[in-house]
Amino acid sequence: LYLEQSLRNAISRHELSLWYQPKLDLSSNTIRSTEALIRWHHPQLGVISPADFIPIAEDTGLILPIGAWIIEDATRQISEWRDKEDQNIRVAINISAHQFGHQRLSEQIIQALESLQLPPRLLTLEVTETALMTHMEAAVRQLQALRDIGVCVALDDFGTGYSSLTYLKHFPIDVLKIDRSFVADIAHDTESGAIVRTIITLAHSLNMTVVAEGVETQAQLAFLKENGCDEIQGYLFCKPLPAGDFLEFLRHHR
Ligand code: G
Ligand code: G
Ligand code: NA
Ligand code: MN
Repeated sequence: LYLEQSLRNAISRHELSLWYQPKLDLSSNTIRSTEALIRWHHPQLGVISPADFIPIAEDTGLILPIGAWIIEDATRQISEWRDKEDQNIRVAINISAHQFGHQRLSEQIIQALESLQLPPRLLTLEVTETALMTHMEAAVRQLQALRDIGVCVALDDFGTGYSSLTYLKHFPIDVLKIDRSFVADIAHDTESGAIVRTIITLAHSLNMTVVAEGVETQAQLAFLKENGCDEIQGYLFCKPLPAGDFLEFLRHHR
């Protein structure tokens, strides 16, 4: 209850921030995109993980104002990197199931892009299979509208949800993100290796690209490269960083 009360004030007290974890494009060895991950800097408790407060935000409905803040702050950041750094960095934000139940999600996103005159392709929405299933009709309708204007959609934690493969055909999706539980074992375990290889083939045959998350070792990276994965994300390459540090990292990588 204490957390819930302080979360209510977190936006107006400027306690929330987005951190950025780069994604490495394996064919060009460049960074073109990044995932925004929320952090809560609590004045007494320090940094609280989204794993601990996003569920509270979802249960209390606070995910709607927090989700709106995420859209606003991520698009502001994309715009700032364009204006000040002359860099078109693609930013992925995570969308919760509850946000799809809310009629204004697609309007909110379109409005944010328009007011900053951003090319919609610079924004990616990361959505889990479970979130898509929770409000399936509303989710598909809103994602379709956003995709029509050029926003990208990534299916997050792929392989861990309940969705059947037949949905892949109907959902408007551009990117599959292989869940880190599969990535963790690929170098040793032949089953995980086979699953990852199959996901990559499946994605490419459906005209989707593939991102592997949670890449922590050179052996995992080698396996993913060899099997045609498009992008990787993980501690091996870079952990999530505050916006300023992310830009520094980008400068040194080039
Ligand atoms: O960044 P970290 O690994 O601590 O995130 C933990 C969990 O919180 C992950 O499941 C991640 O998807 C989720 N998460 C991180 N940032 C956001 C966000 O901005 N919105 C939502 N809905 N979930 C997030
Ligand atoms: O659920 P989602 O995939 O959005 O979770 C993203 C979270 O994963 C981020 O909060 C980030 O801190 C965490 N993460 C990023 N890279 C790695 C990694 O290489 N290993 C592990 N264990 N977690 C990671
Ligand atoms: Na994600
Ligand atoms: Mn994920």
